[in-house]
Amino acid sequence: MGLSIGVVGATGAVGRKMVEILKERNIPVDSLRAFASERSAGEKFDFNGKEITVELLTEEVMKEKFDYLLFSAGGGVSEKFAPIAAEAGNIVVDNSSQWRMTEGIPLVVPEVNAHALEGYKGIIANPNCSTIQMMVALAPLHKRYGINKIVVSTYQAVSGSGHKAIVELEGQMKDESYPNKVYPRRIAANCIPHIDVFNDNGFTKEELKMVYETHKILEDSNIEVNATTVRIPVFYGHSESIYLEFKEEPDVKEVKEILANAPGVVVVDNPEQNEYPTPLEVANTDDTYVGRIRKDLFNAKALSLWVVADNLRKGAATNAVQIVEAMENMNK
Ligand code: A2P
Ligand code: 11C
Repeated sequence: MGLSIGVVGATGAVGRKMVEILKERNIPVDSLRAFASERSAGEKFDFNGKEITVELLTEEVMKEKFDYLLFSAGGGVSEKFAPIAAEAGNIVVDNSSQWRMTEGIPLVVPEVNAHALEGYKGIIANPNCSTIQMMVALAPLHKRYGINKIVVSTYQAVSGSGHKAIVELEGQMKDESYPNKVYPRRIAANCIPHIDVFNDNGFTKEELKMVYETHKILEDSNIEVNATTVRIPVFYGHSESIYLEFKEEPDVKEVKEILANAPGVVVVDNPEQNEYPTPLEVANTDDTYVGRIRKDLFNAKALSLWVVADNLRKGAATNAVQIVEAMENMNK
């Protein structure tokens, strides 16, 4: 028998990808239900030849029986509705930041810490997109050399802010007077060193997510993480410039081998041929791409690399669907 799956926020940038990826990865779905607000309830779309009508999200419907509910409708919706669904016995994979740091709630990148799902039922948190791709690339290196410190700067696509931000960048690329509503500045032909709200310590919430989610996923809160997160005028695909200090001296050739053999990683690193990953090429794929791997000039235990992944896919929807796959494999 197939699975009954509900997607909450099914009309959003990530929700639509979730539906697409359930199809693509041939998840055996018997019944798919889609939920959103009154703004789009009643809309219809095709799923494997069946017409699906978007339903209004209510407390009552979350108490019905699903095998999995995939949430991507913002933190407020997850705060209110995910516990109702979980109390009714449903497994919730939540893409918002609402439950990530709650003790007892697994925060999972399947390539890295699927073991956190063993015997678990309830709310499972999907990490932030910038954290997910960093974890896929760094976990195998942490295992081998032990990471002491990460300094990361991100170059994040507008799709990370949802559908309305894609519309804003499209509008501003065509029309200089198109107003900025989603971002505090014009995003076209610009870059904005500000993602999510500022904290009293000068870091943004997006930057602090990269710190504390890393600690939880790698189960190591001694790693020093310093992040600067920046929005750039790219539609799909987050990029990250990462500097790492290890406990043991890394060997670049071995680093490349470790990454080439790591699940979910593709190494694209031939600078002499101008080969390195860029978001335009990586968009619409599910892997995490690593290039520009090089030793630091001054510290033998440090190296730099460049990591790119599709933020809506591996950074959100694909990771959520992989959590479903991992749970199903454990139940076999
Ligand atoms: P809707 O289409 O009805 O607004 P994005 O991140 O691309 O902006 O998408 C957000 C998703 O979350 C959309 O599917 C949106 O539905 C959904 N959503 C937002 N607020 C609510 C809410 N209060 N109840 C249910 N769905 C919501
Ligand atoms: C962005 N990383 O690109 C954000 C989007 O905590 O899940 C995802 C926010 C989150 O703006």
